[in-house]
Amino acid sequence: MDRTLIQEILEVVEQAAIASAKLTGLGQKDEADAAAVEAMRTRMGAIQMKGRIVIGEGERDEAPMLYIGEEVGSGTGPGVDFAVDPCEGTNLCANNQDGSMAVLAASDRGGLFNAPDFYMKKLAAPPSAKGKVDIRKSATENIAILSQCLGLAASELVIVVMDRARHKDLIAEIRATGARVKPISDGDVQAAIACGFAGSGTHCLMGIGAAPEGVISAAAMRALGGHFQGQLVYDPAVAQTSEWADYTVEGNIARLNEMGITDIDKVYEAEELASGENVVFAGSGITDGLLFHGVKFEKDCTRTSSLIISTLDNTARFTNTVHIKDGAKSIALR
Ligand code: VTB
Repeated sequence: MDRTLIQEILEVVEQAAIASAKLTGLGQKDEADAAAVEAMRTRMGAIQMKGRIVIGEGERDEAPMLYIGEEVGSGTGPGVDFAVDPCEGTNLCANNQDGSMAVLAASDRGGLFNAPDFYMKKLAAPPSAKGKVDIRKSATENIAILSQCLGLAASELVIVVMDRARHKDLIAEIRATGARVKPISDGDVQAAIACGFAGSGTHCLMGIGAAPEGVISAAAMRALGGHFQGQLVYDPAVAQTSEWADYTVEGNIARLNEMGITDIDKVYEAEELASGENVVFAGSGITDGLLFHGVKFEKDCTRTSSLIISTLDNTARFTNTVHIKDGAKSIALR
């Protein structure tokens, strides 16, 4: 991978965000996702690379585009692996609520963990707390450590947790420390990455979300020097999801073993989930969010706001792009 890829990848997420933004608020989550997928895949096709999807829309037989193993790009050039989520927070997008974005992580071949379609317990925290907080510790202990690392009282900390039945005890424990909970209905990728930036108003992400997206969060946090750890969840009683209504612990462990995962309780560090020599993260807002604005349509242009973090040049770039429409007469800058 080289630096020229940074601009290309930015355009990939911008195009995906624009495509699904046209469907925000229409209550059509599948259509919004499909529009983002198609736009992302089309723009990726124009990049000179031997690209490969390692985390995408699903297995080949269930997803027509951006399925796991699909080759993307021109077919010549550097080998690049991608973990993509073209419309992260599809419900948020469908309901026109804050926090949905088009997002991906890229790395050299073999540089991203092929996460199974499981749940993952996650812990994200700012760079100053990296390696000090630990997913094996209790929420109470981690909040005390965060407090010390950030120089903030517990009551000044904001801990993001997905609003799910499985987090009832976790939320009660956090509140008992005096820290403030910010429940979110969806979109834990953006919440995790927001912990990497002072001033985002978010200090920590705790709780269980999807494992594939955990790899994307890990890539961003690795590039930023932030803290991210993940641990697979295989017990349906812990995940408490209707999706796993017919699943058992034994069955899930067997599925993990079949995928070659035998150390089922392993705690994965950001550097293991995104281990490539270089990693690039890119996200572009579909709706407004903690890190950037959503897509804004205007008469003569479309505006996108994005973030691209790269170890290729050690940058985190917040970009606003004005996409000028054909035949535009004037572009108002503000
Ligand atoms: C989603 C989504 C998150 O995890 O909720 C999902 O909003 C899985 O959780 O951003 P549920 O099955 O309980 O909804 C994420 O996709 C990513 O981790």
